[in-house]
Amino acid sequence: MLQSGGMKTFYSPAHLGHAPVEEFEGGRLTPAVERPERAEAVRARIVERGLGPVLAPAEFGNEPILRVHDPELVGFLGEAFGAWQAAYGTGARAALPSRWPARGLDARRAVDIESRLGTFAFDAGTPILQGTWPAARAAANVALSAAQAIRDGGKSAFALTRPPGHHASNDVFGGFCYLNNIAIAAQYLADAGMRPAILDVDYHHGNGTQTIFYARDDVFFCSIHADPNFAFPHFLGFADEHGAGAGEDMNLNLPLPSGTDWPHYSTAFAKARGRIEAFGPDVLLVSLGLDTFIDDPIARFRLRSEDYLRLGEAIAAFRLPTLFVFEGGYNVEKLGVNTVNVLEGFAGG
Ligand code: FKS
Ligand code: ZN
Repeated sequence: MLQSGGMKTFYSPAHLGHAPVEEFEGGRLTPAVERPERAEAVRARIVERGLGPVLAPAEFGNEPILRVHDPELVGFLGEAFGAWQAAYGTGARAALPSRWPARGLDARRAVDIESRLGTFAFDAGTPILQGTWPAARAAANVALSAAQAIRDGGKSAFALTRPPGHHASNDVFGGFCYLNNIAIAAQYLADAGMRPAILDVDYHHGNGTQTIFYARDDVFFCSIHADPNFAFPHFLGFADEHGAGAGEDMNLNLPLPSGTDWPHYSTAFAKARGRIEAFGPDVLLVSLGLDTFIDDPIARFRLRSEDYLRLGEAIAAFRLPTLFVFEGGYNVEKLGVNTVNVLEGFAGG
């Protein structure tokens, strides 16, 4: 059935071309968890529930991407797999970095594919395959199309982005992320004269998004996540990161302990609400990760499927135009229900 009402979802099948097989974790290659089945499960649930139309994105070109990302990163991502194949043959599988310019080494000397991979990546779990760049670009277009729907007066939209984006900064990729979809969307809305607040509810801290807006006063960033003392991305996401310069007090991190359940999570959410409302945004962007789920295979929070209805209602209580951008969540069996519960909780809230 064709549906015109309800929340618009933007989706591109280009993500199917980005199908990682393995990542480097715990000292060995392990099966990839950031798989195409994730987005397909969410799309199937959206259709099953009749949430609203699933729409193809428009093509925005590189310009809005370059408002957020350095041309060096964008250029590298576009040519990396070709360079990898030139080095290791056309049968080469995914490009993964295995050396980094740590302290004492000179990153400016990076010229070959190995040194450049290590210069632009911050982990060894974010493979570049043949279809990775087309998928990453399509995800940016998905986020931009959803942002455009909001700019044009829509009350809400869902960008079903894959690969995810919140770990990618202006010039570094990693954590399954290549381009920062939500940052690109927020910049697009700021450029359209709006005042965006970003709320990141993925289990992992959105270090890339934080970094991009850290010294700015026109976009507020708030993240509720697992304490980086025990969780990825390890090196950012602590409570004392408040923002810098003009962006002082424009960044709020709410790290939470292992085992966090809905009562504790909602207490943190109330703190986020107060600060976001004090900022006075006219649009809310939500980095929607579902890896806070009790049965997520890589995470340690304890939200249950029904809690995501409450989360959606809590987000609706801001009474703001709201753009949801998909991030993590690795229990593929429950990912569709959990994601759409947030969106239905929002729509009913
Ligand atoms: C732990 C594996 C740690 C990296 C985890 C990346 C998480 C990515 C994410 C995103 F939203 F970006 F997808 N590897 N065993 O969920 O934050
Ligand atoms: Zn995550």
